[in-house]
Amino acid sequence: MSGKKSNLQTEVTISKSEFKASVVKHLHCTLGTDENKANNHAWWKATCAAMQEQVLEGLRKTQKTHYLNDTRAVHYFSAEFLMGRLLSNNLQNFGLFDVANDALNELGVSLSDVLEEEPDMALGNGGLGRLAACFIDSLATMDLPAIGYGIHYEHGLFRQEIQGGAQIERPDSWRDYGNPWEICRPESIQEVSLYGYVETKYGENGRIQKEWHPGHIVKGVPWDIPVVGYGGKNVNVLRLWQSKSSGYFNWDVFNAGGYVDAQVENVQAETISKVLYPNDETEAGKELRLIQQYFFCACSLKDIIRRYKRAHGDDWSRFTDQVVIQLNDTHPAIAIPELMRILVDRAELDWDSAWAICTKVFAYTNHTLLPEALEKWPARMIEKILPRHLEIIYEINHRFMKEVDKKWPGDNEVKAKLSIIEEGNEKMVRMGNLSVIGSFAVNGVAEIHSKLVKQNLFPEFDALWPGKLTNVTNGITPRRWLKACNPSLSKLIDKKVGADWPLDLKQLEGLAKYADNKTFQKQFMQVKQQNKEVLAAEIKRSLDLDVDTNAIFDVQIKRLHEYKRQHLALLHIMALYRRLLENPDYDMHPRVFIFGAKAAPGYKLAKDIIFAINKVAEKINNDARVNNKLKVAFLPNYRVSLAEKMIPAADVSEQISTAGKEASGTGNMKLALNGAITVGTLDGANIEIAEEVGDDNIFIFGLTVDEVNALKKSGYKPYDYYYKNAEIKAVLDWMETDYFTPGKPGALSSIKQSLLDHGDQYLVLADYEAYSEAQKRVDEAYRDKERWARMAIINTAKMGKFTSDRSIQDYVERVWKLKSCPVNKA
Ligand code: OAK
Repeated sequence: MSGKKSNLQTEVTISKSEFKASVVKHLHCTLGTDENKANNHAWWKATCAAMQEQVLEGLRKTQKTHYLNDTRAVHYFSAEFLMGRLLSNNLQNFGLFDVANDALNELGVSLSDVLEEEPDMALGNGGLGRLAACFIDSLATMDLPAIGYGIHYEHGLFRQEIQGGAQIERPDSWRDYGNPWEICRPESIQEVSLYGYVETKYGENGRIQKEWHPGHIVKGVPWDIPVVGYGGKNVNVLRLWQSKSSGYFNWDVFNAGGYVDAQVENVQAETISKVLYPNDETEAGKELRLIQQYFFCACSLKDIIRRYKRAHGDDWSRFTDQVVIQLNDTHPAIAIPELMRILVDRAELDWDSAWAICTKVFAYTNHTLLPEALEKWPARMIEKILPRHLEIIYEINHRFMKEVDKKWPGDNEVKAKLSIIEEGNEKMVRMGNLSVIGSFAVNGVAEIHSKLVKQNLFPEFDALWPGKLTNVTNGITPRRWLKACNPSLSKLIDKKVGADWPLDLKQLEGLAKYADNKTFQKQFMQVKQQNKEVLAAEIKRSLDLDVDTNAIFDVQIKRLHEYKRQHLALLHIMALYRRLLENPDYDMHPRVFIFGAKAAPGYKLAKDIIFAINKVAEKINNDARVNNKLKVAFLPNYRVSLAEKMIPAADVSEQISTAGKEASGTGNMKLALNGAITVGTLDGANIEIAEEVGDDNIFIFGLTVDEVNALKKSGYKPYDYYYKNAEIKAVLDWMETDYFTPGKPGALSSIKQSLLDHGDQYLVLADYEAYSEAQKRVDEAYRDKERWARMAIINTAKMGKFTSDRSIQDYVERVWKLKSCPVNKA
């Protein structure tokens, strides 16, 4: 079958020669250099500038259309947006990739080299931040009026170096040499108040009025990043706030004494947006973090209200028709009392009217059940930074407790559980409870996760407000995660099912009928082979390690966390090594285990696991006895742009979290979409992936959520597994020797201790045998080339459900009630 053309109508039609002229013009006029002097960085900037001309035209038209239609819009509040690189994405979405490639070629420049110049925009830690990036891509693609609101961090997630096997954190300076995509909007600067005290006043009508006298005011400067929808017609905005000093200092407050302590004096406004907290799924509890959260919420709400008032003046009656705000986890939950403050103290609405507005505006997504990630702030900290907000939180809680009492009269236990305030030595404000109470919808991110949110995290809320808690299974944008990152596979798919799948991923289903077709199998696996060669070259460049591309490329890429169980994979790698040493003829297909992971800088055991992987890798990779069968590659500085190189080359996708711990996972979807077969537990979206691909096309192993609970209840004893299973014992004992760390016995023993003496919270040893057995099934399946090809094709074919367009459509229909608004031609 010949290649089919896409039905996609792109807005932009710019010829190769026009594009070329534009790049050269920007080289001269924007960068002040010329074709002879320019290095790749200058070419990158000039190409971005040429692209940005198109982008900004699209943005202008989109904003005009939304303004003229006075559209309802979703405002996606997120402390993290893990965008990655934008040039390749924008070229793809405008349908200009080939044009740019040819244009640069004629200028003697390689587009792929130029693309490598772009620093990742790493303003996020992991899943939650990348999901936000996929969602704004889908929103723009689906012509939905939407704005992303977040923080313009000066430093994104740290750059990871590996030295002597250990992780070293280096600052990420993504905009040191300028960011060609962002536009500063000084006309929309906002001011944000902090600290100070609250004055109670009595109005003429006897109404109590509160006035917050802030101790500090900081400026929020908005930077807009255009978000180009696929097809290039609709261009939305990601608005990120940078903090600046306002020069304001309240001497009255200071002189009154007591309200402004020494620390406040030292607050440097600019530090607020200085750096992204690198903790993934652990609550930092730091004052600056709360200030960051409030800062971006306050700026964003003011921005939304300014825009609303431009159309509706002081009439609040239409606010909830126009505005919906999605809270990406609890990080922006402080927006709830902030909106109440604006409505009650500023707009002088009565409490009930204000609350009615608030609870029609906010919706909240929960992204984790891990207790250490559930945000709680000391009431005293909130009182100091946001004194009026604490009063409002108490008032919300007081009224809510009355509602609880109506439902469960006199039940103090249920009240204590549902209260926003956790009593104890130190009063804490539970942001999860505040979010549920202040929102009209609450969702988890995969079926099982949402079920657990209902059953375990918020069961009483579910009883109180049936239907409020719901599920929206996550998704990923197929534009970045297949079309752009895997062009060879994309072209092959185009030939079979046409070129419209990036907008309608269910069309991939059309590949299933070729799953047994020998020619297609060959083509599909040839693409995989080429991608493996590209990754092998990257491994060589990065680690100076040679890997055999006929080996199984077994990939585990995600944040390093005990619940994700990279150490389970490590134990198995050590066991394979041991089997090979004991029996050089041990029958296994060659395998390369490939890791990418950053650990939170303060998470000791996670860093120890990275160290252990690297030390084991070093030993294995230098052991000629096993090298034809086994290699381990830990690629440093895992990030979006590296994921784009690893995912197309993966044969196996490791998704091995303890059942009940991974809310959804999205890497699992990206890898399966690119034809990798999952080795996974029945956790998060793995369950839904298994439903889509069928049991024959996935390797499921390990304890289920119910089994995990039962085992824990019966008293889990990891030592039992250590003594029962000789391999587990041998491998754990091996860690205590100096075999992997010559001269330093015990350098890896913290892992053994965590698994034995500290109780193995994540049941690594309990799942070990099942995991090892599942890996044998993988080995066996891979040796049957046709079977494997079939499985890989089916995986790609059945990933339609996991496009983020479907997730967004679910939100639109079930939560946001939003209408698409295609951009007018003119
Ligand atoms: C990060 C900080 C606090 C709370 C949650 C997170 C987070 O990244 N959670 C992850 O969210 C992803 C997107 O929903 C999920 O796919 C991951 O399973 C979840 O761990």
